Amino acid sequence: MSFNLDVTRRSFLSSGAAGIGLALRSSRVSPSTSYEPLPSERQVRWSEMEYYNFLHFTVNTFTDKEWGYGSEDPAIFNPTQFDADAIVEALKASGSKGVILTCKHHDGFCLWPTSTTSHSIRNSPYKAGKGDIVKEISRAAGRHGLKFGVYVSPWDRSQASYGTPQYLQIYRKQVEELLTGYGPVFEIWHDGANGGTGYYGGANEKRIIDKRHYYDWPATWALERKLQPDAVIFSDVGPDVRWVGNEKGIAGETCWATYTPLSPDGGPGSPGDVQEKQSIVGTRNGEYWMPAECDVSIRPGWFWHERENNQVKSPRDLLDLYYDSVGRGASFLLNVPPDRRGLISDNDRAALRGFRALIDQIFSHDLAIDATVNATNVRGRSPEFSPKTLLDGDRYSYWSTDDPITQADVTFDLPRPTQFDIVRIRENIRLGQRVDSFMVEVWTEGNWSRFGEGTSIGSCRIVGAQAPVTTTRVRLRITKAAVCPALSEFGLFSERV
Ligand code: FUL
Repeated sequence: MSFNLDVTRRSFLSSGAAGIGLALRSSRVSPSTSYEPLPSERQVRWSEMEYYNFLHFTVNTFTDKEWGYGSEDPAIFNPTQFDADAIVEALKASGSKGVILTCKHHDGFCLWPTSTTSHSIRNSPYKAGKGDIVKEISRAAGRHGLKFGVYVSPWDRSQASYGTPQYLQIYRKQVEELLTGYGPVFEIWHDGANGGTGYYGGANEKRIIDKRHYYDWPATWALERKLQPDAVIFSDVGPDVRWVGNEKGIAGETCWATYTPLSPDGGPGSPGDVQEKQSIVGTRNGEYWMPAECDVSIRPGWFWHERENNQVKSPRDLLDLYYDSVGRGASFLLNVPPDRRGLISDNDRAALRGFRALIDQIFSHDLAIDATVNATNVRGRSPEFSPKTLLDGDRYSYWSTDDPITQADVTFDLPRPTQFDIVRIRENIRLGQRVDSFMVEVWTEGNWSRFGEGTSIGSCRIVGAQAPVTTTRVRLRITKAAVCPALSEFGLFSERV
């Protein structure tokens, strides 16, 4: 698989040249040279979203299945109280920044009146065949300030032509309809489950496809770039956002935003054919900037099943998933499946509200905000790179050191004894992922003692302690970095406020 799109890859020459150019241009202290690969602007904007939702909704909701076979009668799709505003409001109440709808799952049933197949909402009783769930959700998202994304399964168990080049024309036409008919899309989601048994227009057989070549992914991605240049494209191999290698919503304790996708045999990776253990941690100094997304469902299944109504994750479970995804530099994609009415069930809505309450309670009070900050080194002694920038709430203003300095400490003197159990750190990702390891220490009984430590930072790293500590001094130690660090934020929080 080749990546001929405008994704950023490593190029030491270009980063070196940029640094020299800046140094010659003015006598002011030059910014830290970027450490490639770097995120694109669309990836930077996506990283800021941190938490957003999936909606798994289709014929499976009515057949009580997780994977539809492709032979369903479209007449079974009949949500009687579907309310896109109510669904989006329930997500918004959880602090969500976006919603990705299963416009087409593996069964091939299209939630919009596509021109490509009769296996669609057009042949369902919903709004007498005049309905369009994609339109309703995308518009409701817009009304409530959430971004909209599309899941469009490459595997299609309804299509007679699945496995032949003809199907690719159908698939790309579906992608085109979704990317041209429904306003701005922030993410295009291609899952890795590809090929197997299915209805296939009545053939009822097993079709195995060559995952590496069949879809000609670069051609589909190029079409998507053309139609929605600001959207990130997700798959097991990006090109913008990678799958985290599990469906539990948990990134590796170490999780690099950089990644070189490889298949289990060591060849190039492709959707459905990657080394999943590598996806969890990424690749230090990997070829591409391709951060991880952690997808998980609020219930055991991806689709709504009545029997799972009492197995909804608790607000505390969701908070732990947030720590294990966003807190490790990845994003948190939480699935909340609408029920047969076309609404979010009460238990799910309560869990979402409870999750939001916990996040607000913990993260709306940064206990480091009034600290006096000192660093063992400040780049060119310039106020622009002062450690005070770590407290200004700006993800891109940053503290940095002189070029040769790759180990340095920042000390935060707090105006009063302060109790906390969470530390949050961010790198200015526009300059790349620079830090290899860090440690956080607290001053207790006349000594520095260890609060926690970690490896990758990236857009966000949350370090928690078993028990809260109370102190007046905290020290962040950068113990290893590839180049001078460029950190943008440092915060202290308490779960007990
Ligand atoms: C997988 C699919 O097979 C599941 O049904 C679900 O949609 C999950 C998010 O992706 O590949």
